[in-house]
Amino acid sequence: MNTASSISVPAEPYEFDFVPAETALVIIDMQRDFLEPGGFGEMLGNDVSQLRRTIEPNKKLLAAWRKAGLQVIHTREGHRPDLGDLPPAKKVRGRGKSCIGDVGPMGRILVRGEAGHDIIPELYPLPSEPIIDKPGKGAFFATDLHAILQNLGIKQLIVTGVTTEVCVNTTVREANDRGYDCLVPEDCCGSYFPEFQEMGLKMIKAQGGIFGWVSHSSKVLAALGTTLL
Ligand code: TIU
Repeated sequence: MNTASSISVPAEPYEFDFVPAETALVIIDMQRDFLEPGGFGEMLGNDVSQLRRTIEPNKKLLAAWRKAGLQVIHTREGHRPDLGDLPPAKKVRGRGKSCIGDVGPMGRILVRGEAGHDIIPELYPLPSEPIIDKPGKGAFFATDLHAILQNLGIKQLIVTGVTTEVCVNTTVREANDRGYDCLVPEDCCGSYFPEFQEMGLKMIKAQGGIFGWVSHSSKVLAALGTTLL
């Protein structure tokens, strides 16, 4: 369905029609802790350089979204400095030498207010863009994201960020159950594992788009370009 106020992006399993004024760009956890050495991602044993290819396409999409005057939301995974919102199960998971709350090269790992917890400079939020601080993998769990989206009249989401199979997938599933349509541009999300990148995206778009749509940022940019920019 393509109405006068909606624009259409080629996507899988079929085109994603969205109303720009009712659609938010939600950038998940593009934090130094996941994308730079010495943070939470590396603590878990990952090669954080795997995720850095997502920075440039996110930068371009964010710039276009802002230029079109559309809603942007950023999220950060992390915990209170007193760790009161850190489930003991999450703290000890992995049996690593260090854990969430310990001091690393970018400050205390995955703790709010620390350098590593903040969003990478390339995608730094504007003061007008809400930042959702989330203690879990999904952006809706224990946050005010749903209320903020409802108050803004947002019905559809473009979800980007890291990692594809963890926080992006969890957020898309949570959003889907709350009635939002989600489009994931594949080049704007990343995984430490190539096989999870592929399967994480397949899981979203399979079965007629069971959780949402998958496309590429170039197609979103082209659709915006012909209408709004
Ligand atoms: N470990 C991993 O792949 N991801 C996370 O722990 N959090 C997010 O995805 N943000």
